[in-house]
Order: sequence, then C-alpha cells, then structure tokens
Amino acid sequence: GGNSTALCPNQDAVDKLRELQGLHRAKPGAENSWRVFSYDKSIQALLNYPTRIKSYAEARTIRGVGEKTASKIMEIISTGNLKWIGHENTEDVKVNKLFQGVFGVAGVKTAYMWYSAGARTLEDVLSGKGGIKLTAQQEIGIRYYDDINERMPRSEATAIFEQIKRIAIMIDPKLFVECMGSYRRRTCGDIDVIITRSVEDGKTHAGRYLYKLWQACHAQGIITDDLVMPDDWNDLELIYRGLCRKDRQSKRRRIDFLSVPWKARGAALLYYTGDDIFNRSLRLKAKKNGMTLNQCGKILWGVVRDLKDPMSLLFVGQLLASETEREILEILGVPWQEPHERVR
Ligand code: DCP
Ligand code: MG
Ligand code: MN
Repeated sequence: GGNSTALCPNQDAVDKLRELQGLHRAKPGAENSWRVFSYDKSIQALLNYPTRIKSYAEARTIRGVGEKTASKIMEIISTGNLKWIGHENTEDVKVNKLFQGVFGVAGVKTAYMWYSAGARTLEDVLSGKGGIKLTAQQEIGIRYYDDINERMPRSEATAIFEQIKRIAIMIDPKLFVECMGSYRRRTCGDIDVIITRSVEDGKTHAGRYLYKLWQACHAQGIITDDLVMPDDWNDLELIYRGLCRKDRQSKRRRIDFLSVPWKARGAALLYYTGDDIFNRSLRLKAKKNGMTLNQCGKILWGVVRDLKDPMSLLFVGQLLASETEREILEILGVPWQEPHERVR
C-alpha cells in the first residue's frame, strides 16, 4: 500500500488481475502457487504505477509485468473485460473456492481433496461424502459458513466489543483492551481484540485474567464456539480464535484475541491493525534498512537492528522500538498513516 487513499489510475486492471489471481489460488499444484505469487508482484507494481497505462509497450516497461500480463492489462484497459477469467472459472475452481472459505481449510489442498472425494456442496462435505473426515473446527466452519463469511455492520462489532471490554474491566480495571483489525480501519470482517496490561504496578495480564475473560464471555453467550485455543491461558502472549454473537438473535461472527506483553504493545497494535499488505510493505522496508520487524511466533515484538555477534556468529538483534506505533514507523522511515489509510 502507498500512502494515498485515491484510487489507482489502473484500478480496473488491478481488480481483474486480483479476480484472476483468486481463481489460481483455488487450483492445486505448484504452477498455480507460482502464478498467485507472480500476480502479487504485478498487482503491487500496477498499484504503484502513477499514470493510466496507454499501450502494451508501456505496460511492458513496468517491472514485474511480463508479456502475458501486459496483454491482459491491455485487454482490460481497452475492453473493460478479461475473457481469461471466464475460461479459468471452471466448476472445480468454483467448488474449491467455496471449500477454501471454510474455517480450518488452510489451502487448496484440503479443498481439492474434498472435490476429489466427490463433494460439490457444503452439505456433501458435512455428510462425509466419499469418506471425508472433518476436524471439529471445519465442522463449525461449515455449520456457520454464511454467517462467518459475511461482513458485519460496524455497530454490531461495537456492541460485541463493548460487552467484552466491560467484562475485562470488571476482571481488572488495568487491562488494556482494544478492537483492532479492519474495525480500526473503519470496515469490519471479524472482531480482533488485543489485550495487554500496564506493568507499572509490577503486575502483568499473565495468570488467570484471560481465562476468566474467556469463561465469562462463554457464560454470557457472547462467545459461542472455540476454534483455536491457546496453549496456555496463563501465558503472557497468546492467540485465541472463536465465534461470538451480539445476542441470541444475532448471527455468529469470528472473533480473535491477541495477547502481548505490555512492552510490545506498539508493535502489536501496528501489526494487528494491518492491513496484511501494509504489514508486508513494513517488513520489506525494515529489511531494506538492515532491520527486522521481529515476530515471536506469530506475535510482533518490535523493530530490531540486524546484528551478528562476531564471537558466536549468532544473530543478536538490538530492540529499537516496540512501545508505540509512532516510534516504530519513525524508525522505519515511514510517514505516519492513520489506520484507515493503511490499506492496499
Ligand atoms: N495480519 C497480517 N497477516 C496475515 C493475517 C493477519 O498481517 N496473514 C494482521 C493484519 C490484519 C490483522 O492481523 O489487519 C487482523 O487479521 P484479520 O485476518 O482479522 O484481517 P482484517 O481485520 O484486516 O480483515 P477482516 O475484515 O477480513 O477481518
Ligand atoms: Mg479482522
Ligand atoms: Mn481476525
């Protein structure tokens, strides 16, 4: 993502190439993974290209745009269409895309396995057609497929989050609880809650706090299903994934808890606000400057200067920033961007 919210001059080409990329994502095999990767590059290059593309030759001058992609771009720009999309959107691709939308289906491999077993609908999968075996996670994912895959009104997310925050503060008023992800960027797919706690009184949120919060959310019917449980609720850093709902009449929505040490909160806020493409560009920027946006497991800790200990040749990073988003962006040399501007 750049730091402008204006539409890119070649947005139509970007949109169609993304659509085509999505179809390749639903096809098995290395050549398709390669295409997905290569479309990532050409789409990024297109997004950064400042003017409307006028000719094939011009399209070819863009780094990461090869002959075939350049022809596709020209077809989109001159006809508004890309016929290849229709050609690639075969029945197996449509079915695989449906299956890939199930929570707990990581890539196209499982989707393709179900397809090969003869399943064409979610009902087929749920009924175990062709000997299909589901994980508990996938079963929940199919049962609430439509709810989970629908974006929710922001007001609904606010209502759910406010209930959770109220419970958290009752458990410990010093808990820091914020709603991140796309919610902070002003849209709303699922609910991403970050939880940490100031250490000024010598305490942390490690211990029973998160377990109590999770239990209370279940007891009040806010959390309805668990998808991924943390290794240990007592850990200082943990990830929880589940389903929640505003009230008994409401649809089920996805919810994630991310808990990080207080010192890493800036890095975690930045990471958890996203979007994922913006995050990727930050990691690239760090790498270019001899730094790493350090992740501990899945959790971001901060910006580290890349150093090697000359005695042991071991990597000994020096932590440069981690407590606020501002200091991290500043050290990376990235101008401040409001959350809603951090989009592809
Ligand atoms: N994230 C990331 N890379 C990933 C997954 C997540 O950088 N592969 C970060 C950026 C996301 C944040 O975590 O903004 C939350 O993850 P979500 O999957 O909930 O993504 P969003 O909240 O951005 O979008 P959605 O509206 O689909 O939930
Ligand atoms: Mg989200
Ligand atoms: Mn999420």
